[in-house]
Amino acid sequence: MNQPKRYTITAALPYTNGPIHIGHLAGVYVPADIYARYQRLQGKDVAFICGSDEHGVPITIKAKKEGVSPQDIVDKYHAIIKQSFLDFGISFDNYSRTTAKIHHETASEFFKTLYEKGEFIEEVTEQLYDAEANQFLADRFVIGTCPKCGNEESYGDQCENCGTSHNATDLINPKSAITGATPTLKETKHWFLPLDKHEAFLKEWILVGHKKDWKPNVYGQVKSWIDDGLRPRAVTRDLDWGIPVPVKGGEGKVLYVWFDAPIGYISATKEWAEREGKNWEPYWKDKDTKLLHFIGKDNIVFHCIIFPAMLKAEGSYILPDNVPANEFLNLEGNKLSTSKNWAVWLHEYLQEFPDKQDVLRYALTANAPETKDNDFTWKDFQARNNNELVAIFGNFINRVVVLTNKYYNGIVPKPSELSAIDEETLATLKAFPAVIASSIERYRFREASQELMNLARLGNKYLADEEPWKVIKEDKARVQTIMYVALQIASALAVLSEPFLPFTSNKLNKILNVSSSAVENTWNSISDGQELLPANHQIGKAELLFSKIEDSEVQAQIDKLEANKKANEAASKKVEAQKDEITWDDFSKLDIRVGTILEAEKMPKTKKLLVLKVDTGIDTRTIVSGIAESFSPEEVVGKKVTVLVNLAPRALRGVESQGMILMTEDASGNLVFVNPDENDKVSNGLKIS
Ligand code: B3M
Ligand code: ZN
Repeated sequence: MNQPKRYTITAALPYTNGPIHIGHLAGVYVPADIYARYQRLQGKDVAFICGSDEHGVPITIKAKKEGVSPQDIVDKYHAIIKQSFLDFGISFDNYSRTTAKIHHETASEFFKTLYEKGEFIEEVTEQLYDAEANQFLADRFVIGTCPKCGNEESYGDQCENCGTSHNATDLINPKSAITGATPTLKETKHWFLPLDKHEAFLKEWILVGHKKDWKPNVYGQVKSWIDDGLRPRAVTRDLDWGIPVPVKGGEGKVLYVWFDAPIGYISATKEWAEREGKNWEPYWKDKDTKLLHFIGKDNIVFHCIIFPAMLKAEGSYILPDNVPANEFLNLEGNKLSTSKNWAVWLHEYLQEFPDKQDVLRYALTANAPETKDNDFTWKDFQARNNNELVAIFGNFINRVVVLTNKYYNGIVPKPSELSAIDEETLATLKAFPAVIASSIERYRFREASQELMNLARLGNKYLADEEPWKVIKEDKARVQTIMYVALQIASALAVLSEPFLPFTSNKLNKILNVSSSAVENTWNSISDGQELLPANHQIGKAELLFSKIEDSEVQAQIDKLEANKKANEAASKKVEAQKDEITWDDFSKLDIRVGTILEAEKMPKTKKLLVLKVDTGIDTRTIVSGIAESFSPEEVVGKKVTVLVNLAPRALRGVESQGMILMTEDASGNLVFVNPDENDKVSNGLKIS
């Protein structure tokens, strides 16, 4: 096959309704980044494109919940997500966002083109409507039973259990996610993309044309979709957050988020090209461009059927050459879940392992969910670091650099005659670039990462067999050759690790005193057997590339997950039923005041009780409170509290308690004060009513 020179590589646009976690990184962004970096090292013209997906119902739901605007939500998460990508070395050429003006224009134009070409069906249909909320219920505003797998919590547009994408009206027993009401049907007009019309083309293009080169998981899903029969899909919604439908009759309606989001790849390319003074069009319209979409498996239908149908209908675009979708990553045996906080958030990971971006990249690649769902465990993470990165890669580099400094003041020695083992080692080295490249080009990143580690193994074994530290005593010339060969391997590692471990590669280049621009195009010169580090080249001092991760560090992570889980279980505990109604008079009998705890001490021989002196504004009185398991006496002194002051006194362990401090429990069952704002204006004695 002819190798194209231009690559448009897209990575799924993350929804900006939360930060991103290791599942996103493993499934989409690390493989895409490895691929993009690799193609750049091949001297290819690469546009690596991504951005935030800022429309859609989940964002409006989140905004409603938090009492802020959707724009506030997307601004917040766009910034967090963008930073996470930067921190992990995901080398996008452009990271845009779908609220950008250029995107609104591009998506609008795209819609208009299809509209004018008569590529849509316009239809008045009955859609689910929440009369209480006065709103049509699209997509995630509806929850009900999936007609395919029976999952009772399927969303209107897609079932997260079986991955099926459907229309909200297909759900059995639909409920409004806003009010919980059972929706009614109400007429509304929408535009539909008749997927059935594109069926023949899709069959030919994918089922025939890509049977061999698409991943079996992707091909299989697409085939089952097509075999089920394609139907028209609505591409507009009755919503007020999104891109306005730009044609007559579209007032008050917006483009379906899955219509505008993939166009985001195009807008982001335009934005980048404008910035770089390039022409964007060849990246999307030239037949010599290879277009690739890196995504997770839940996005397959949108990238393999719907978006290609849109591109085809528009007429001037190329189609993806491949859609290397991954399966899902689990975490410690459970499904990753944002709502249950069962996740490793990237921004939190970095706080705890600030210089270990590459370690996570490596652990996720070595264990990537390429052909089936896979599990991330902290133990595996630790093992990948300690047994591979530290013990093999780092150890080899450290030995080479330390010995070169020790024997030759860091100057690459001149080799003498090569032994058979040297020849063989160099020949093996020469084969690595092609082996790793072939794995990457077939989207087998796990395999590729293991080959990279094998190269470090080769170096380690070579040193262990040749034992320069022993030979130095009797044959100095021989050691020059050994170190020369070892340095060539070290240098090859700096180049070949770049796509996988960009931070490490960079550091290693500094240690070897090689400019990183020299790395470009060296990939293939390794295969040609070119000398990478010539004799007399001065290298730098040794520096550790990786450091050991202790048991206690991973245990802390596991504990944190468990604690999150407990907190969640507590939070999802059923809310107690409401007590019997009381009258206004009943309520007015309660005298609740603001107070301050002045003194506190433990009640002797009890676990739970603190004896408090509380300034109630009326007086200073003694209150015995059962909070000693949650608070130490020192912690509560000075606290503003809410006190029920006219509760009949009662004796606890011989101490008379004259009132009650109001408390509640947090999600994990810890006590918390129901306290007025810690504010000087709220003075003691004020009544709470
Ligand atoms: N935002 C879905 C997701 O994050 C979606 C991808 C869009 S790619 C055009 O799963
Ligand atoms: Zn389902």
